[in-house]
Amino acid sequence: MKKKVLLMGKSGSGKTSMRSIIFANYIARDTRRLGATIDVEHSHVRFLGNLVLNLWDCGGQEAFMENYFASQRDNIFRNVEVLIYVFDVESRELEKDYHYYQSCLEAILQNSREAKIFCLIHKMDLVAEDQRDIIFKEREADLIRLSKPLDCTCFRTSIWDETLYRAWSSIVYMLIPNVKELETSLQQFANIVDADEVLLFERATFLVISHCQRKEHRDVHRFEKVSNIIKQFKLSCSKLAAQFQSMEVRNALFAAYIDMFTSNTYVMVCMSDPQIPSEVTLINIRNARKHFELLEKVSNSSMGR
Ligand SMILES: Nc1nc2c(ncn2[C@@H]2O[C@H](COP(=O)(O)OP(=O)(O)OP(=O)(O)O)[C@@H](O)[C@H]2O)c(=O)[nH]1
Ligand SMILES: [Mg+2]
Repeated sequence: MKKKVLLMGKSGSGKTSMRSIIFANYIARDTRRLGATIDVEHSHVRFLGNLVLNLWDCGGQEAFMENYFASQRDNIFRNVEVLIYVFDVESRELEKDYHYYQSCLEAILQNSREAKIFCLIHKMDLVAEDQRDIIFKEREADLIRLSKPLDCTCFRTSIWDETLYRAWSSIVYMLIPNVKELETSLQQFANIVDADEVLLFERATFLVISHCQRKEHRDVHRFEKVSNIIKQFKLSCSKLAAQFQSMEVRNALFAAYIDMFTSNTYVMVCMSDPQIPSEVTLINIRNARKHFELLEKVSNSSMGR
């Protein structure tokens, strides 16, 4: 099942940077070397078995943009399932940015009425910390108003912290067809092993695709932090030609296990009961594999239809 994803926004807003970090193993620093994208760069990302994201990274220089809206209009805006529009928060040309965004929505409205729309207010690291909330709320309100009659979901992002993972996890989450079933199974699994929390990560990107929480946790950014940290660690492993397989982190208060799970996922299980030895949890994880592998297969074959 192929889903066409348009990545748009003005030149230099950070589209190719985020795509390279999430899908091509770049680290943030490397993106400084990226050149401007010429016309449209296509890439296919295989995601959870049969789900393939067909990314159209559309170079944002004005000459290209004008072209998308005129001679390439049908080609670009037909059969779009997701539009991700990236705004540089530091842009000095807000009006113009909004104007292009609206032209884009108009074309979507004509050609792909059902597309899901996401706006990323990007490069938030450049805004003083105490201003971020205020500016984001302002921009979000503007964009929701400008998007009518379509709905848009806004995220604040930066390649320099975990917010990028949060945004892309949420976007991908909305594209996975059997996400509810996955969640129900994860809930059952968490109950059986008596975990505080269980997370499921997509294997290649390490984006969180499902989770079940049974105990409160004060850090609302923990998923993205873990994604970010483990992905960096995985990259370090691969530089040594070693494949990351599993890890166990433990202190007096908790134990966390990260392990390869199905062909497309890693799992993380957090436990706080000191009475339960590691071996038991590891066996439980191993035993759950078959069930989740089956779930994935079933959803893959139904997606393939
Ligand atoms: N400070 C900061 N810089 C960023 C961020 N994301 C990207 N950049 C920088 O912005 C510059 C331009 O990024 P690109 O990804 O090439 O921009 P683009 O949107 O693909 O531009 P076009 O291909 O011309 O449309 C690069 O030097 C990146 O390092 C961010 O979150 N914060
Ligand atoms: Mg680019």
